[in-house]
Amino acid sequence: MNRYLNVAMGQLGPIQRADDRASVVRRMCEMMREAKALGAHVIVYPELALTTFFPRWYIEDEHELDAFYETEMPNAETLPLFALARELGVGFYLGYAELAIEAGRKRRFNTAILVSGQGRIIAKYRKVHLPGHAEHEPWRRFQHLEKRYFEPGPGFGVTRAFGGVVGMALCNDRRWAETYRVLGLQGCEMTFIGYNTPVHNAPAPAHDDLSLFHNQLALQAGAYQNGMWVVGVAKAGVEEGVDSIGGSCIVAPSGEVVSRCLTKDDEVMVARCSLDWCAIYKRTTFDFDKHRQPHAYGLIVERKGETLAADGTPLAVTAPGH
Ligand code: CDV
Repeated sequence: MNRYLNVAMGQLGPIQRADDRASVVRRMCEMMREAKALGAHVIVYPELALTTFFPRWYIEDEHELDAFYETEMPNAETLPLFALARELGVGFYLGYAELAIEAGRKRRFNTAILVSGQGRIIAKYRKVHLPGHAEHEPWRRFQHLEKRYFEPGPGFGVTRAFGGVVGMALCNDRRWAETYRVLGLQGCEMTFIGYNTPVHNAPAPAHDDLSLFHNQLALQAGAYQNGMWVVGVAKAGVEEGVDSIGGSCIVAPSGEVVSRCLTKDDEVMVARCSLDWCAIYKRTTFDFDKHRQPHAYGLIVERKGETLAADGTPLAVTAPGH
């Protein structure tokens, strides 16, 4: 028996600063209806899906900045999405900027939630790998101030949902092997990842032509090396003059792309994913208990010609060939 999960990518085209949340939620609801018509059980939306990608601006006024964050979820603007999920029996993953008051302190996170087909929040994830910079860098064509506007989250966890074991990550997390491995070590069978990736990489413009390739490379490697499905979903197209990649895709545990969005607009694509396809990878090539060598993964630090283990113990290094 196969545990099939029909997953929809709810790729969004650009959201301009003047677009209000109500109009974005209307677009998402339309996509959720289309996903349902195509047989989807769950739809994955991008990172920071409710507004334009505001970390591209250096914003000094706190009230102006706060306007991009959600202080509660659901709220008046997003409620229609939750109500539609309940009506259609379709779950969703949604990325948004979260402003929380914790221990009397204002805290900001780049967050994703997982919502059941009953319209209930069943898991929350706060982005761990925050790219970019914390100070204004006027030499850039546009800013990437995630390090200023968000705190890193505590880590990666899995949730039993949609008949399987589901993980969440956000955008830059997908470039890090650790993201998938930490989820894989918890038995993750499918990871949802929303992203906003400008084509232009200011510190490394020579990589601009590779931005789509690197996206897919990371998603495919993460899926294969951990025997899990990976669903990467973009906010794409030209937003406030900044062009972002599309290339949303669903990757099987084999590392093969089974579905891919073709535009840089609002687009829904669905794949029928057997969660049981993970097991053959998890039980053979990537049987972690049998084949991983955690004892060999300790950090080795080179200092002043000496080679030290992570705990500072000097190591005898064997020369190659000996
Ligand atoms: N939103 C992101 O995390 N974007 C980064 C950019 C800055 C490279 C990404 O890794 O796609």
